[in-house]
Amino acid sequence: MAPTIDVVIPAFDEEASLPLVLADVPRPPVRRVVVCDNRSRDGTARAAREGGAEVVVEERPGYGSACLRALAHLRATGPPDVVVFLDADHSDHPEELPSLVEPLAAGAADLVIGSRTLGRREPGALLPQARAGNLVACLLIRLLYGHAYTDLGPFRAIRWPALESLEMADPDFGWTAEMQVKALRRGLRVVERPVSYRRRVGVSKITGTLSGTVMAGYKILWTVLRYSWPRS
Ligand SMILES: Nc1nc2c(ncn2[C@@H]2O[C@H](COP(=O)(O)OP(=O)(O)O)[C@@H](O)[C@H]2O)c(=O)[nH]1
Ligand SMILES: [Mg+2]
Repeated sequence: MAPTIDVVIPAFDEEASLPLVLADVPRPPVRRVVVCDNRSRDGTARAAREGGAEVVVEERPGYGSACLRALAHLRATGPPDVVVFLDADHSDHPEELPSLVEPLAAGAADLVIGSRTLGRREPGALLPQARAGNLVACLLIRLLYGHAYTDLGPFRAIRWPALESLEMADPDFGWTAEMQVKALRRGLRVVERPVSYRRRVGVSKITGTLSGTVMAGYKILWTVLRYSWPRS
């Protein structure tokens, strides 16, 4: 039987891009889309509802906090077999979702990372600081965990029981790295699939600002280090 698939989209001030993202989410196979809004100052929540998404609100700011809130919503209302995470800025190509889900549906993997390094990138889509950060983080993961990831991209698919087993906790920038290193620590089957990446609509909240880049870099490296300790 085909797995049920729900999509989680953390969104902050993305009223311009969110309608484009929601229009490109393929339904079916996607059953429902949950947008988690951190009290955006624009019409993000309205755009989400108009695009057919369920909206949940999280008071605590941060990418990870938003994802945790959306997962609590799925847990309470009937979790799917597979969760796909997607950004709200229209950088990812939602129509590529089936290729991410395919290894999970085939029973060949527990977590599928959409790799922008392996896929086609529009010039300028992945900012130099994001590429450098990815490179360093993937190198460190290789040294400490013995696994060669090529990206920490946001577009990814994971089986619900595998996700629950990770006990995700990071409230902000460490979310993607936490999922990837914990998956290795738990012995989950991890694969990558190439995904395309284009320039975002609107303003970047993370790697487009100096403070965001510094905070994200620090948090990602700290996350990779901390879960490499034997009893973490
Ligand atoms: N709910 C929520 N979403 C966020 C927050 N920070 C970033 N996002 C969303 O996370 C995604 C990635 O952020 P983005 O600004 O594109 O960062 P970049 O891709 O690193 O430049 C986008 O969908 C943002 O709207 C936050 O504090 N809360
Ligand atoms: Mg982005």
